[in-house]
Amino acid sequence: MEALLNYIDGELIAPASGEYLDNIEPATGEVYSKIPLSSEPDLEQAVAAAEAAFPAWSAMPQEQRSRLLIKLADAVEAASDQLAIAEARDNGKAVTFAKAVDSYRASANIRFFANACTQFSSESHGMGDVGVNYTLRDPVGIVGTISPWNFPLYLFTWKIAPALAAGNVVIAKPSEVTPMTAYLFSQICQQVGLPKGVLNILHGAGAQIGQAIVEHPRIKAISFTGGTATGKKLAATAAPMFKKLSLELGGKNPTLVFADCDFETTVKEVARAAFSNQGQICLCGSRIYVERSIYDRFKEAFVAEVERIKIGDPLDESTQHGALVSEAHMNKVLSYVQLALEEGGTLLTGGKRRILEGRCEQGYFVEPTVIEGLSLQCRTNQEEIFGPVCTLQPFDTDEEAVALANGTDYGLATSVWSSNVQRCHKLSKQLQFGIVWINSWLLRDLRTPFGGVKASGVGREGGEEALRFFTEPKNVCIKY
Ligand code: TXE
Repeated sequence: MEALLNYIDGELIAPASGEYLDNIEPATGEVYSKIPLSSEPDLEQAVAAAEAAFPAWSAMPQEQRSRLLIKLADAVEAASDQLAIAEARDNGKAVTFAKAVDSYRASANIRFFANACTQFSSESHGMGDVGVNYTLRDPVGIVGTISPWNFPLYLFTWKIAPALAAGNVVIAKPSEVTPMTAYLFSQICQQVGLPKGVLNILHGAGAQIGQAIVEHPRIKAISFTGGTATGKKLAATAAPMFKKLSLELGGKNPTLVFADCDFETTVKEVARAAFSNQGQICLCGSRIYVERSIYDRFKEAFVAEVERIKIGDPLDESTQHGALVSEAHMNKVLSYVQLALEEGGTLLTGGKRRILEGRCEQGYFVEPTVIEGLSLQCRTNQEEIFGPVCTLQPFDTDEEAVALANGTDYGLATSVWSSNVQRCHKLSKQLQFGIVWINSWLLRDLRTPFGGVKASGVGREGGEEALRFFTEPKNVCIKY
């Protein structure tokens, strides 16, 4: 059975512990590879390699660094089909989705920041006849990136690309639930000749190697995407050490559907927003609020749309809805369906594990599930389920829609479906979220600030926000 390796100082090496975790294919429930269980000695080796690489990498002319990263982006693009298949196998997501979204974005992230860093400039502040200030932006040094399982290579590259482009050296930890594409990526880094030690990839358990990365005194900044509970723990460790922290956490995102929306398009897009990637996207719209005058019509069309979603083997090109990422996660999602019923909800469709035939008969498949009849305050509507489960609820006025939307601890993303331009602008101002989509969902421009408010995180990534995070500003003040 294939044993994955860490990537340290340009070499692929086994963990110091000699121990491994099982890597399970979610569509079959079978162990298909071994994940290095990294620990402190591996981290010390990676920190030493990164420290040795930093002077040359940070001093490299920007254009040269950019060219190397573009070469890396090209190599990832050339391997995109292979990476998508690996992602589908490792995560359970549909391969067609992995090709269009995961693989595409992995190379796009690297290409974007390879170019963006050549355009990044800093401010100067004139003081009339007295003097002038200018801001230097230097790389932070060694930075740690910790990424989750829902978009394994997509979110892995979303962090390391700006960090490297800005001249930092990186110690990256992919999720132990989905390590495969980060491992394949380390082989691509070797092929394109990324200088040794510039990027180091350590696999293993979050509480062990993840925690060790956050605690390490010579790692100066941490960029994390994952669960809100983990984010809290991370902040408690890193804050007293005065580390820079960027936390992209969970969401419980509302979708607001008004009677004057483009009905057919809205039904399709709201279903896509709820169930893409089996509902395992921090941006998924899982609380759907519909203006009462169209509630029944919308409900009928929406449920019909959801029932058309094709569940199947992730490796089958016609599959739209694959497996959930793990057995534990499937059980968590199913327990929320049970809770919703206990809380008084009515199941409109789905709600069960789906048993497939053939190679996937032991897989972790859950039907797209729609529930109505629940209040805002119940746990089903307050807690992040992170699976194919959404709720429907009617509203009467714009004010009520905003109150419902803002009524959880989370504040990542929302979408508004209406043809009334004035309402869309007004609501955008009142909605307490980092991202507001109008008549769209997951329409992304990599230059825009990405992140949430409230329990959805601290800081923003994307575009110049990421380059600012991964650099340290220094003001130079000159008196004339
Ligand atoms: O995430 P974790 P899990 C949400 C979603 C999901 C829940 C738990 O609700 O059900 O989080 O998922 C590493 N120090 N999201 O348990 O644990 C871990 O190894 C340092 C939302 O899989 O947060 C992995 O690399 N690192 C989300 C990463 O943190 C630690 C995406 C994320 O894992 C650590 C995924 C520690 N003490 C889940 N403990 C989103 N926002 O997109 C764990 N890790």
